[in-house]
Amino acid sequence: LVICLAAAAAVVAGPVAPAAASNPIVGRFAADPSMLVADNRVYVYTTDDASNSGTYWDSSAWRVYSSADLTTWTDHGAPFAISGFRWAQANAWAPSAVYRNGSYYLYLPVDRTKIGVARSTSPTSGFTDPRGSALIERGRDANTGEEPIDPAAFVDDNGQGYLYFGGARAPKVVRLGADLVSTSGAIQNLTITGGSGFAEAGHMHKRNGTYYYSYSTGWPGQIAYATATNPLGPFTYRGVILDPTNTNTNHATIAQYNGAWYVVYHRNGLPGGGNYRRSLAMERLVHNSDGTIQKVTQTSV
Ligand code: FUB
Repeated sequence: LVICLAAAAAVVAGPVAPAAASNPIVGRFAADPSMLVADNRVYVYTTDDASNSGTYWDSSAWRVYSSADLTTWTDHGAPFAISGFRWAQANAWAPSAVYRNGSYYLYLPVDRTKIGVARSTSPTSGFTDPRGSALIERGRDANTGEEPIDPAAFVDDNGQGYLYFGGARAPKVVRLGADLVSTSGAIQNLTITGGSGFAEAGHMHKRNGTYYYSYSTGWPGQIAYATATNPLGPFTYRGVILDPTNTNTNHATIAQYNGAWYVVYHRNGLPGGGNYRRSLAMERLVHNSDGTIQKVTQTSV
């Protein structure tokens, strides 16, 4: 990994980026990462795979890690307990984190049918449910799709928030309200033209005015990406960021830190690991001068 990073650094303009740890980046089972850069640190929010049965994705907790140098990671424990949602039962899956105006927001899918939101002034603790009800709920809301999971929150430069979500091959997006704990308007289908199609694990990043929507294509799946000039789409397929890993799911998060771009994803990389006991890997991500993204080489050390 260190060698690959050195090569990538040569083509990335800007401040010298920190080196990254070898993979896996943390020694505890973790999956479905969501990266957030705040206070000169990288936070990675995860499904805590150490809390599941090992025979299904029945995790009962989320967990957050952070690092300033991408080498030494601090385990902050669970930022929020599923019991903090009075209306939720089980399956603490893929979290998504954003920061705006002094507050941190976690978007948390539960029960395979609902997405809740929790808010705090700290990135690692003190999160509470400001609503007392789900933000998105199948059966209550129109057009949630069969599986409203895998939220990916995104706050645009003008402060407008969006929540991308969806599994079971149905990508969705809805505008967030000004408070980021409500929705505004109808849930829309996200249009992606070309490629082999969306499966789950959507993620949004923006670079030079272009909206990049990345997603898993199947089980196992690649992480593909599509671009648009509007956060609501329509999106056009552009290519593959990551090939399937050695687990039957793929889930990635992309962010910029100290002038360089990184992707964090999950794979089977720790002893005793597998499809339900995943671990975190991190690689440099390189955008070409035409805005396309170079496919990432997965490193296991
Ligand atoms: O961790 C449970 C599920 O596995 C996630 O919701 C999917 O993205 C897949 O990674």
